Amino acid sequence: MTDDGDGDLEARLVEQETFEPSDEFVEQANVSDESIYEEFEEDWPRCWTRAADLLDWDSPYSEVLDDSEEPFYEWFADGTLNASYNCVDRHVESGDKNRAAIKWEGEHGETRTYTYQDLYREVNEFAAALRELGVEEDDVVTLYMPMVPELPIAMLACARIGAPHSVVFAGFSADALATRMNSADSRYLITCDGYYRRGDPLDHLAKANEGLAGVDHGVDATVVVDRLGEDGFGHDLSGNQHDWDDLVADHQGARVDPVERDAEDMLFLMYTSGTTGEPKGVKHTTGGYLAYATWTSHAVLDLEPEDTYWCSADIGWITGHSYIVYGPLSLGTTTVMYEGTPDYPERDRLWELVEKYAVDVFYTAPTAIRAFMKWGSEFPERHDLSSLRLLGTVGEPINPRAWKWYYKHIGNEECPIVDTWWQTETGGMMVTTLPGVGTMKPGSAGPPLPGIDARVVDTEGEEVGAGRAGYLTVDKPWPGMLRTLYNNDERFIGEYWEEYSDPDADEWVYFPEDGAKIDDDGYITILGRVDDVINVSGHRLGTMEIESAIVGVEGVAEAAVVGGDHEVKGEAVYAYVILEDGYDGSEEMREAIIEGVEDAIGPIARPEQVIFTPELPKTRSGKIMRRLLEEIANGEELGDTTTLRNPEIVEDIQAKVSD
Ligand code: 6R9
Repeated sequence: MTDDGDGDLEARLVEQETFEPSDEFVEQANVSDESIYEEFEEDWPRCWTRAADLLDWDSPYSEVLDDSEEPFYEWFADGTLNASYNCVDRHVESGDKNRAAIKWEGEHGETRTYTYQDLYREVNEFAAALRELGVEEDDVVTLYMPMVPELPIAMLACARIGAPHSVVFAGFSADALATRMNSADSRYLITCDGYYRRGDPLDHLAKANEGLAGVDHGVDATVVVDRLGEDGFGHDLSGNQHDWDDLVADHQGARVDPVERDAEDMLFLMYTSGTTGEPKGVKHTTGGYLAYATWTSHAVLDLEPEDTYWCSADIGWITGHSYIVYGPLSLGTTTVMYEGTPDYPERDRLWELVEKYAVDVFYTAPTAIRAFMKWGSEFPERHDLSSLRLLGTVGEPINPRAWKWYYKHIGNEECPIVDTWWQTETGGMMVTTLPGVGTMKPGSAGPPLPGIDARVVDTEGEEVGAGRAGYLTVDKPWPGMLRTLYNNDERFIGEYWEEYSDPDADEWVYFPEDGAKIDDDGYITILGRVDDVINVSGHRLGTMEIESAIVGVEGVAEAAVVGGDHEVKGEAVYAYVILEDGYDGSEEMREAIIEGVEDAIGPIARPEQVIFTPELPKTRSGKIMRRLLEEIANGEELGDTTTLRNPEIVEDIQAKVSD
């Protein structure tokens, strides 16, 4: 058994339950006075002008919130603005044209830097090209692209001419592309010939073409970025398919006036998965969304124009929309984009980039942090990470051990960490500490942000006491919220509002479908999606809570817990566990895990089975596919595995469970 030193955080850190930002951080923070919570509460909803004031409006709004048709709220409704103007032009006009807007790094180490002036030129030229192709205001343009600079350029070009974009994650299948284009009635596609993954070129256009074949209506034009050059797959562009460079060359020097959009006009659609198979088209608007992404980038990510900021998400997800593109660019910050994976060519790639670009603020996901832990602290130790000022996480609960590893090995115990809870639907961060204000508690995201009225309630909607598990709800609207599900107001109400609202009493409560608990200080710990709650002998257990306990056991890298059917208890806990390098799935290890769970939660949560596996079945976005693990636990026939990143692992795990 080896111990490379990262498994055993010093006793001091293991025991420490709260952390404070340093004086040095607080002094420079954008928000450092806790009175902001009260100010927002007392002045609600007018407090949200603070967010709107971070933007340049073409014509001012007269009313902050129109709630006359709940839950179809409108924000800043009679104001007009353009998102591309706010993310590009205004920085050029204010004298920052030579500041880097985007620093892009390809997997092979190629680099491209776009100043705000460069971005202005590219966005204008591509906007002119889109117009020539026939794209009109309010036409939905689908972008099916990997992490290349043309993706944010295309998004901003769409925004410039008032055409909502619908970005489909490049790792999604052809079917997924077709479903989304059909659902949005989208007649334009921007895509790419291919991209690199772990050194090899991938044929993306073949997948895009297959998707196009599944589109029911006519497609008017496709634009293809030539990413692979000589490594390309030799596709001929046919008929209405255009090469990006040729198109742009035809529009050199073109200027397109940013279209004045109503605040409530759609900025983009983002499809996300729901409980049913049909993806939900989440609609975000120009004024409220942009104000909210900008405000949270300012207040939570603490971004300043001088910063170099890196969010390692993919722009194909909401995190990339809000916190690679719209928030940071609206603030005039330098945003880093990386094409590849964290372990190519070596496991120190991300830290190499942090050093190379002297990144000030870094935002990533707990799943990545757990992988870093598994690989060991020697990789970050190879690099000078002292430029970092603030760290963030998003996407799933982070267990205290991973939090502390991140704090020590990446932040050198000097950077605050913001654990930000939010969703595709919320547009931006909702529950997190403000890094210059709040005490941090590893494992707990923090209090709701100022102006956000989040609560933890029981099935009746009554607030539960401190420490008790309940459901997260949001009682007041906020500017970044989704406005509806595209072309489906009914499903919008059914999915998010029906559970806790009382329309007769005019009470509308948003239900994000997450379980949570709250402590005496009002800090919210997210327990995971409520569809992931296990009911063992009438006791509700958060799978995330059990996982956190398991991951707290020395030698465990990652765990996924699901409920399997049980004759007596109703459900029993099945724990799928990945061990760190150097540990094996011995009987002792199994016992240590069971003990860890019993110690952290109680014997009720004791795993029925502990299944050791080298990998967990994950979706392309890195989320563990629990449904599949439940089916395996129950010995059921497996549903769809086509959206998995690693379908080959499924049989392997099945064999172990039926053993
Ligand atoms: C931004 C994003 C949303 C779901 C959400 C919740 C989980 C996100 C979290 C978190 C615990 C956090 N989630 N952030 N859980 N702590 N800091 O991830 O959007 O892909 O729509 O996922 O992710 O369960 O409901 P999305």
